[in-house]
Amino acid sequence: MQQKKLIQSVVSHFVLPGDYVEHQPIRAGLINQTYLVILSDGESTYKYVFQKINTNVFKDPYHVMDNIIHVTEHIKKHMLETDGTYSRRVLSFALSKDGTPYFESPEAGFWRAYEFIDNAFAYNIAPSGDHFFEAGRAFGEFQLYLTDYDATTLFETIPDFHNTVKRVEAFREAIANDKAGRLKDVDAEVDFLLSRADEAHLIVDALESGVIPYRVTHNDTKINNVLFDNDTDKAICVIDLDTVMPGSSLYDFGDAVRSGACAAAEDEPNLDKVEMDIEKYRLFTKGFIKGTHSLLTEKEIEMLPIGAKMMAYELAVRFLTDYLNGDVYFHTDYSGQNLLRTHTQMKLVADMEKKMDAMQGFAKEYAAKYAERFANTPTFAEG
Ligand code: GN1
Ligand code: MG
Repeated sequence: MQQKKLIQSVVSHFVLPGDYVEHQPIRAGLINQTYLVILSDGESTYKYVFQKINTNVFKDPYHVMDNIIHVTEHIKKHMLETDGTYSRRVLSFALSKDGTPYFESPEAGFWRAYEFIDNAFAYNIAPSGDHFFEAGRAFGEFQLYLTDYDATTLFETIPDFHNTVKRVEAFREAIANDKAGRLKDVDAEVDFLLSRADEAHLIVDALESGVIPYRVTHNDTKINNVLFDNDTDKAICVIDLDTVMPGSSLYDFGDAVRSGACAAAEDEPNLDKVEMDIEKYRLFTKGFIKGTHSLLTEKEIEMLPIGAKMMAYELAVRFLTDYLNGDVYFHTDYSGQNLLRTHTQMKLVADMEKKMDAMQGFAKEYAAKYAERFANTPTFAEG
């Protein structure tokens, strides 16, 4: 079906304040397809984001939407209690004419729609340390809002998503199968990643043994998954909630650091440009710990920098696995893109190994500062 007809038909299945006028694709994320749709009721115009869920990745999209609706309602409740409003700070989903928060058909696939948050921007690269501080605060608050949400009631939308040990197993399998015939070109990359395979246990073991707690986490805290207000430059809303499920605070901290403390694109070919900016790291750490209102345990604080390194490592493993499998998971625009992505993440791993001491120092410093600050404040009150 022609794209315009398809989107028009999908839009017609939702309960919305107006009719389809036009749409444009939004280039966001490597998994789902996203469109901005303009509607009109004859007097006013309205903007909605429509997303086609990639059901190869999210095999049970019904449960994905269940999770998202429950979690966004929970966050709205807390925002109403503390601030009296949640406007522009949490996603609001439209219902289909059948009353479900999605529409699906064999021809169109699986779709959802939410209100577009106007006058806000998602950056692929954090323009400044202050923006990254703000991102940290927003991702930290996201965990705070969900501390009293029972993690065991959430569906695991992608099983073992951040189980780095299983990611390494899948990598070894991809090496053994060499499906795309690319193994011969990636000796050095394979050596680099396998030489660190033992570390893949660190977070998995800490969670399983109860050394650090399972929490409700976002699990995909790439810097472009937080919206900034264009006027104030404050982080206002955390988006892309498909992977909200039980996890570790280290994942959310780590994925944001590996994506946001680096001023280069994920597929930057010039590795001289790829490094973890320690000042950005410092500001993010400050924001994240502040945002959580000192919720994190001493052990989590101690392990935050390991989270950052592990998320870069895990993603390098995932990108190279996909490269070896013939680019079947992540969206690619050109051949070799997954290999370039592997390189940037490897460079970040190596760089963080050098900066580990400084990274640990900041986490402890801000944990101490905010522990004092939030010692006597009720959990959700702003300090
Ligand atoms: C994917 O769709 P997007 O871009 O938000 C991926 C993340 C990776 C990221 C790397 C469900 O996220 O895990 O970190 O690409 N999401 C999924 O850019 O696999
Ligand atoms: Mg995503």
